[in-house]
Amino acid sequence: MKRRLAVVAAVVAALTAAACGSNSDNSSTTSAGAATTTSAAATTEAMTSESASSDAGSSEAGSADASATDTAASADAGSGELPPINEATLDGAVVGFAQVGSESGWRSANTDDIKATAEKYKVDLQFTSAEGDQAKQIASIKTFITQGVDVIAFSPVVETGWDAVLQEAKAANIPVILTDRAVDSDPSLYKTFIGSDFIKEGEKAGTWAKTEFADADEVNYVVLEGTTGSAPANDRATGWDNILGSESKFKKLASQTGDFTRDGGKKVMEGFLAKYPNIDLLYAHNDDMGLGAIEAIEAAGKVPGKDIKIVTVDAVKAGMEALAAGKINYIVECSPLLGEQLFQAAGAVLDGKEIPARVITIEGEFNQEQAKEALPTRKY
Ligand code: GYE
Repeated sequence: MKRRLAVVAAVVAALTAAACGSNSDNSSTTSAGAATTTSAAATTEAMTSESASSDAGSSEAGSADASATDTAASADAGSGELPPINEATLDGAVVGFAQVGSESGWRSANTDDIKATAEKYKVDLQFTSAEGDQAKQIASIKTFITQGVDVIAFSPVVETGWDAVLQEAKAANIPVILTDRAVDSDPSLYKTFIGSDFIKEGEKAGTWAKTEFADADEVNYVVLEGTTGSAPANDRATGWDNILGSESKFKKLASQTGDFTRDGGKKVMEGFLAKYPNIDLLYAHNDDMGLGAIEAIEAAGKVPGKDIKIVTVDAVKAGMEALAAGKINYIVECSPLLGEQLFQAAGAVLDGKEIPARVITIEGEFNQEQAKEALPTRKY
């Protein structure tokens, strides 16, 4: 075991967290340089000062972001970025990681990346999977606390219900890093939250739909939601509604959870198709549910991408293939490659360094042509 957490680190990080306010709805102001080199959009922003919440107005209308296909990582040093990796600190450090489960292609890519990055830096990774069950995830975190690991990291299944276990970790002086999904707990209970801006993702999807259907008089749409209570399901719904909630011609026929799985997406879409003969548009909170829905749409004798247009979030390989094949119309990227940033943050915390309380992964968007271009070099 390798406990290097200095009291000063806890104080500094708590102050940073306090200065930044709440965790999930702040947009950052400072470019923090890149940590991942394999992501389509590898740069990150780190929040260093209080800033306004999600800027709906700045979403680009229907245009795919050029950075989506830009594989170069910008390593420019802005203030507030994660400090560079300290390999000596990470070598042998014990990091407990409590994963959500294995619900989607995104999750598999995320797990693979975290494991591979841990290996690269010789981190002693204690990996558990909660199979989508918050109680299991809490039990894992408690075990990590008992073991006295150096750092605990996890991707919370849902947003609420974490206060008690986070307080336990704090009392045991074990720093906690959140990756991928946010919690509603006080930011002083964890060091940083590394992941996407899910509200912005929903806004990008909504903006695409608004442009795509600019000439239509009425758009009847259905939504396949992610896991109920999870940050990406909550925020992707909010972002979408930010753009389309006041557009009266967009009529939400139905919205139901497919739990981020292909099977869930297929089953729920079958129900939607049986009930509503007039669906123009599907918004699926991830690719896997969109892919399941495609099977249901084809089985119902309709043409996905034409009779029913589809917009999803993630941009995993199978999703990008369906996009290139014309079955999905648009994908908003959400990068699962968070391993580099996670261990960068873990090393920095163990070194007693200040880290930003929020690290936002910058991501792109893809239309069908851009998917064809990006696929050959796509890493996941
Ligand atoms: O979009 C979905 C996965 O939390 C960002 O979880 C992640 C989401 C991702 O199951 O595919």
